[in-house]
Amino acid sequence: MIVFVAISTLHAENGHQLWLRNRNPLPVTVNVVGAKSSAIISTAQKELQEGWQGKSGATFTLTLKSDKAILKDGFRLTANGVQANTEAGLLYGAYEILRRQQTGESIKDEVCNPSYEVRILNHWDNLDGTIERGYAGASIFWRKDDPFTVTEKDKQLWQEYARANASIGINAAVLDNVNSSPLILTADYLNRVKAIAEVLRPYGVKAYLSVKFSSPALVGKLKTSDPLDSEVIKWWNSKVKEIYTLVPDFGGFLIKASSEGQPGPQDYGRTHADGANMLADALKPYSGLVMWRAFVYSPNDKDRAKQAYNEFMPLDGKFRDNVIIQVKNGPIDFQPREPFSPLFGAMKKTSVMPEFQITMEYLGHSTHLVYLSPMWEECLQSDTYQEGKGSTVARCTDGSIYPQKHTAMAGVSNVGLDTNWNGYLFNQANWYCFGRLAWNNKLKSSDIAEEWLKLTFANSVSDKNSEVKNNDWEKNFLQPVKQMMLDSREAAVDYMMPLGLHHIMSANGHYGPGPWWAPKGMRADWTPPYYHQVDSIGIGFNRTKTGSDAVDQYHEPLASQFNDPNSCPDGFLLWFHHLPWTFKMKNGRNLWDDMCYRYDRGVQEVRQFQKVWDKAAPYVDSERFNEVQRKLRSQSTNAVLWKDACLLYFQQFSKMPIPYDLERPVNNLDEMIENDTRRRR
Ligand code: GCV
Repeated sequence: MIVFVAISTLHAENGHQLWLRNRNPLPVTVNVVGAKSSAIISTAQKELQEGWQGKSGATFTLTLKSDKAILKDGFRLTANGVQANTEAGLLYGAYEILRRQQTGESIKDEVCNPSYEVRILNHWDNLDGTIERGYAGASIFWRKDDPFTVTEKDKQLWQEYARANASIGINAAVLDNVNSSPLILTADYLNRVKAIAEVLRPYGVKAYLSVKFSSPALVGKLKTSDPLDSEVIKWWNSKVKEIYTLVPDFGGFLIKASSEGQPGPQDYGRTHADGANMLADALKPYSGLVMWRAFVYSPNDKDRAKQAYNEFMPLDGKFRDNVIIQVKNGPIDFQPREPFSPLFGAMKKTSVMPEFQITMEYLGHSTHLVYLSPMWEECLQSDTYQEGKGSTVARCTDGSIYPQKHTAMAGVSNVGLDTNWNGYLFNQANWYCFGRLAWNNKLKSSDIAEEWLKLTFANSVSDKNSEVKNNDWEKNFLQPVKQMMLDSREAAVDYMMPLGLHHIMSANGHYGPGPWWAPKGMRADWTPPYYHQVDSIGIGFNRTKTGSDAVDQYHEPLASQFNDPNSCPDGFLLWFHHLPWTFKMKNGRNLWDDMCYRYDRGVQEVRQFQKVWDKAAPYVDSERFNEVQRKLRSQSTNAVLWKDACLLYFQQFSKMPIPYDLERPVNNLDEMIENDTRRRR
C-alpha cells in the first residue's frame, strides 16, 4: 500500500526531480549508524535522513563487512540495516530501502546482487555542447562558450545527475561521444573531466572517456597511430598515467574504431584485437577497462547484418581480460525490432556486453511515448542456444555461463540540459528502466513500470481534484497508464516497421518515414530500399540460405526456425525473408493485408493512449498532464504519417487495395515525399 496524501499540488511540476520527488509531508526521523566515515557512506546517510519514510525514531545501521553471499556492489537488506562488501553497496542498499518505503514494497531479509559489474551510460556528447542523437537540449558536461570554467551551477547539475544514476544502480558514465574528438585528451579537457569525476565520486559513479584511435598522431603529433608501434604504445602509456594522476578512479576507454569513418587499427593493417589489447595493456596497471565496440560495417558487403559477426568471431579468445566487446542489441542499429545480435553467446572466450539505446533515435525522439524496457527485456531473454536451452543473452553476458572477467551493460544516454533532463517525462522511464535492468537483468518490465509510476506520480493530484483516494489512483491511474507503457513499444513497431521491416525511416534526423529515400550516388546500405527490398513480387530482405545466409550465424534450432517463413516469428518475418504479397500468414491473411492491419493497429493504439491519458487528468498536476497530452497528439499525427507513407509507397508495388474496413490515408504520397525531400535540402 503506498502512502498517499490527498493535498492539492497547486504548484506545477517541471519534472526536474525525476523519480526522486521523494515527497515526505511530515519529517520522519531516523538514526543512521554509519560504518565509517567516507564520501559514499556520507551520501548514503544523508539520503536516509532526508528520505526516510519508515518508523519515526528508528535506528538504521550501515555495516561494511564482507560476506560471500554478497557479490560485487550487492548488499544484504533487512528492515533495520544494510550490510555490504563495498561502500557503494551500502549506498545502493540505502536507495533500495527508500524506494521500497515509497512504493510500498515489502522489506524482508534478502541479498540483492547486481547482474553486471559495470552499469554504464554512454553520452554521445560533443565537446562543443551538442549531442549526437540527443533530444533533450545541450550537454550537461560540455559547452562551446567558456568551456573550461566550472561553475557552481555545473557542479550542482552533475551532482543531481550522479544522484539520479546512483539511485538506480548506474555506476559509470562515458562523458563524450563515441565519434570522439581528439581534444578530449588535451590538458584543459582532462581538467574538466577531473572536475566532473570529483562530483560523481561520492555517488559511486566512475568517469570513462571515448577516445579517438588516431589520437597519438592527432594530439601527440606522432607519425603514426599504429597500435604495434613502440612510440605509439609509449604515448598511450603516458597519457593513461596522466589521466590517472588527475582521476585516480578513472574507469577506462570506450572505442568506436574502424566504423563509420572513425580511424582504427585496420588503417595500419592491424586487427581489432591488436588495437584493443594495446589500450588494455596501458590501462591494466590501474585496473582500467577497454570497451571496444563491435558496431562495424562496410559498404562493400551485401548484408550489413552479418558483418560484425564475420569480423569479430575470428578474434574470439584473442582479447585481453580487461577488454569487453560492446555489442548493440541487434545486428543493424537500434531499430524498433531486431533479432538479437548473433555475437551474443557465440563469442565464448571474450567478455561481451550489450549496448542499448536509451535516447530515441529511431523511436520518435522526445515526442513519442515508447517505454523501452519490453524491447530490452525481449533481447535479454532471447535464447541464443549457444550452450544449450536457456542460454539467454542475459546469461551469456552476465557471467552465468561464461567465465568473463568483467561484465557490463551500456545504455546510450538520453540526458540533456532540458529542465526535465530527457525532453519528455515518459523518457525518464527509459533512463530509469535501463538502470534497473542493468542492476537486475531478470526484472519484469511491468514491475519496473509500476515502480517508476509510483515514484513519479504518486502524491501528484491535479489542482482540479484534491480528493483523490488511494484505491482510485491504483485503479484509475496506475493500472491503465502502466498498460499504456507496456503496449507502447509494440504500437511503435506496428505503425513504424511491423513484421521485421527495418531502417525505413527518413534520413532526415531519423524521425518519421522515408521508405523511398535513395539519392543517386548514396551508399546503398544507408538507404531504406537496401533494407526493405520492395518489388512487384513482394517485400523483405532474404537472409535465408538462398539469400545472404545470415540465418547461419544463429545457433540451431534458431537457424532453421528463422530460415523457414512458416516457423519464423512474425516479428522477424521480413527481416529474414523476401516474401510475395500473397504469402499466407499464420492468421490466414495475405502478407499485404496483414501489413495494412498492423500499420492501422499501431495508429489505433496511440489513439487509445490519448484516451487513457485524458482520463488520467484528475491524478496528475496540470503541467505534466498538459505536456503528455500535447506529445500524444503529435505522436498520433506522426503515427498516421508513418502508416500512410509506408502503405501508399509499398502499394505502388503490391498494387493491392488497402482493406476497406480500414481508415483511408489522409496524406498524399507525393506531398509526403516532397516534404521529406524539401526538409533535407
Ligand atoms: C554515434 C548510428 C547513429 C550514429 C551513431 C552510430 C553509432 O549510425 O545514427 O549517430 O554515432 O550509430 O552507434 O556509433
